Amino acid sequence: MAPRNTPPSSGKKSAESPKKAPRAVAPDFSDSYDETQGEGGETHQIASGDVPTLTTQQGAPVADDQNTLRIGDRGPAALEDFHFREKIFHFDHERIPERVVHARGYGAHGFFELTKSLSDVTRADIFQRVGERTPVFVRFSTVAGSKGSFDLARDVRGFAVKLYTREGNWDLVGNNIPVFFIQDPIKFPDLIHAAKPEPDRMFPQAQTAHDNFWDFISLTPESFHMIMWAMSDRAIPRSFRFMEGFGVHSFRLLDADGRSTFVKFHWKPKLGLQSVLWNEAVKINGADPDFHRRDLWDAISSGDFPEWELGVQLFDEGFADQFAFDVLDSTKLIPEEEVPVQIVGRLVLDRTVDNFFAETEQVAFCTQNVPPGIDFSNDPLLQGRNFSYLDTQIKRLGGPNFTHIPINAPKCPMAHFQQDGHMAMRNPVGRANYEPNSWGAEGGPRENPVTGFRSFEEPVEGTKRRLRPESFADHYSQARQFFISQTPIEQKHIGDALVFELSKVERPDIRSRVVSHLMNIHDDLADTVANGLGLPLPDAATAARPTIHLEPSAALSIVRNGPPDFGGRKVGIYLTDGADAGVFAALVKAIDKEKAVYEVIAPKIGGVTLSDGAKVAAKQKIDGAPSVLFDAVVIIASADGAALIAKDAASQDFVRDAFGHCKFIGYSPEAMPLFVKAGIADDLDDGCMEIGSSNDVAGFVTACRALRNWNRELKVDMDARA
Ligand code: HDE
Repeated sequence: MAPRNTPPSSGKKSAESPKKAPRAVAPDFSDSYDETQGEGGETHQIASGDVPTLTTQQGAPVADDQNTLRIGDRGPAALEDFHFREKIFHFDHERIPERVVHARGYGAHGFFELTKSLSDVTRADIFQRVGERTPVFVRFSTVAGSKGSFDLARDVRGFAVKLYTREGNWDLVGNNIPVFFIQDPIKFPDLIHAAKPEPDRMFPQAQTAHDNFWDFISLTPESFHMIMWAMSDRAIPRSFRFMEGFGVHSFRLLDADGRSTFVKFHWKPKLGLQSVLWNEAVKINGADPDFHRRDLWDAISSGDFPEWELGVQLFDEGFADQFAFDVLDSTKLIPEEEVPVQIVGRLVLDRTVDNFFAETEQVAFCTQNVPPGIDFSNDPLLQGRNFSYLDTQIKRLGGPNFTHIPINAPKCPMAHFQQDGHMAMRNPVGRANYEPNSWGAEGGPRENPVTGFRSFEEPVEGTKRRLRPESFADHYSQARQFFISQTPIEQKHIGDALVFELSKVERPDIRSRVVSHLMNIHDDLADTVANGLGLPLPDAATAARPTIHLEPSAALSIVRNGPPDFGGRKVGIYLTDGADAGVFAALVKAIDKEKAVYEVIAPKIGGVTLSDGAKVAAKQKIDGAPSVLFDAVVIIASADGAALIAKDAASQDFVRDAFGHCKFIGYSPEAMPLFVKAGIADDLDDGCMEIGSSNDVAGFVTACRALRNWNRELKVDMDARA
């Protein structure tokens, strides 16, 4: 063949050379397409029967989508190739700016169903009729990482719900943590700059374990309540399905007479709370960076629809006046013991998106979207957010008509005089595009003082100035309450997380400054962290208000609010050739009965042959299925199978990690050589259960309901003082 840069000596030769070069062959869809030979001998498919004809965006049918229009066999491309130019032009513009925060997210459709009427406190239509369903779209997210970052970052999770009510969209844009880092929205850009990768080096991605974040935090005492939550296991949830959601701010509910009741919104997962360990999170990020989105997709696709209850804390001005903290301060929560959470509805996610970009990426939540009967409080963060969300959508979605995108459009009638702008899809029709007008019935929509949105008529007066109210000054008391509300293992994890994060901070003075705040929260915690970092205990940071003792609240612990059973959890069953067929069958039955799921893991993806000769397909090859992907694991091996897998590093990690992460482990007696090689045979405890026959299966699956055998980990604390 002539070298590519050699000019052809004759037309014939130049025509032959490219034909000899191998060509890519398109995937075979031969069931639905007729195949034909392209000019260059390649195979591609043409439309036939029900298969539509490929067109340009202008609708012109396309005859050849494999080759650009060119002059001569090896000559230049022709500018008139409108199909090529349109295709490339469109591709070049596929990306839109990612969200400045919460860039990585995953959404699903579902419905909200009212189970208890709130008609006595609000006129909001969505809260009137028990049993009525309202369509919703929910987007879960991490905050700091970019769109392509991993799911198991230590981070707050967004829990944004768009409810398409009959009186317009209501966007409850919440998080999985009920408080926030800052008290004034003017600090938000600083907080996010500090948390994101450092601007000169652009790392670390999706993690707060770096100097800038902790520098900012250590200079921002108001953040320490949130820091306790962010360093707890709340920030590494096992699944979106197993986390709570919170509206965070105090909102108002308004009745038909304009009377106001304060409200805080809570989403409580039906399957209980569950998180992973940090060591697991690190490994999940490598094994399956899409762990959370895959989990949500799989659950919905299999008909196991995730569900939350909507709870409300209702309180009046009287409570607000006597509460120890300001109900407008988003760094504080109202303990459920003081104002109980009443369950008023349920949220079910029952439909995955048809298209990620069209729905999950283009959805635009705006805190200002509230229907009549729901109103804002003066929480400064909420007020700031009401500006920011609308503003950011214009940049992200390219213009003011983002409500024309189907995912953002209300599902109730709309009528207004707003018109034009980029990408206007549905301009108002008719002659009048203003009001008041005198065109009578043809003059378009009119305001309605009865059904229309009315703001709470709140008397307000004061001096215009920049200040932080005195009532926001206690930064540590609720941080301490959170810490003392945790079980010992959860307290250990908070200490571990702080030591881990601060160990990545290079400047010792920043580490020390963080510990000086912990001194105002809890002595043991401060001592553990200082010891873990090898620091002398610093003096306590100067506090604007002394820490007061608040009673522990059981609602704040994950472990105390775990699942009622093992439903919705996943077991990894590692099989070898010759594994006991009876045990496997019993296990599958028991897992199904528990409404849990399982995946078969095998030395080869082709699967295994069981003791009775039956073949079982594997979902995963062991190398791609570390035990961190499962809630509990079982190893059913034959003697020969165990001898084989005992030598394999991935198999050893499988059991060693499951043990280290305090998981329940079931195993056939033949599998013991694997535990020996993994170095844990002598440590096996009552969370490691031998399954000698199918009779042992039920006991194992029931034990798994506890999720973890935490005693294993409580025996070791590298950071605490001996
Ligand atoms: Fe957000 N936040 N935020 N935030 N936030 C955004 O809006 C902002 C805050 C939350 O899945 C942005 O559309 C300010 C608290 C979620 O699309 C932006 C302040 C809470 C999502 C913005 C806060 C949240 C966002 C970026 C301090 C929990 C993702 C993209 C005053 C109650 C929504 C966007 C989705 C997104 C601003 C604080 C939750 C820039 C200024 C508190 C779940 O507008």
